[in-house]
Amino acid sequence: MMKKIAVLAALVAIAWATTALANECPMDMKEIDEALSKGTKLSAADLAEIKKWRAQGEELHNAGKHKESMEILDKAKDMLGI
Ligand SMILES: [Cu+2]
Repeated sequence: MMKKIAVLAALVAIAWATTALANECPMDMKEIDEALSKGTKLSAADLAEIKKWRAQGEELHNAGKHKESMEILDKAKDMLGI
């Protein structure tokens, strides 16, 4: 009985974490897009890098790899200073 509850609790925790992460990436992407559309003082090379990460982040997110996606989107956000 206890074992079943533990398994259930673990499943709920995983589902919750997955949902939380799944929502996080689009939010990060939105923030990056907003920062880019506002314009930045970054060099063209830096902007190209940020756009590359932004695209990779979206691909990873769509592939369900939210952790990897957020890591790469965080790099883009760091560079943008957001
Ligand atoms: Cu995601």
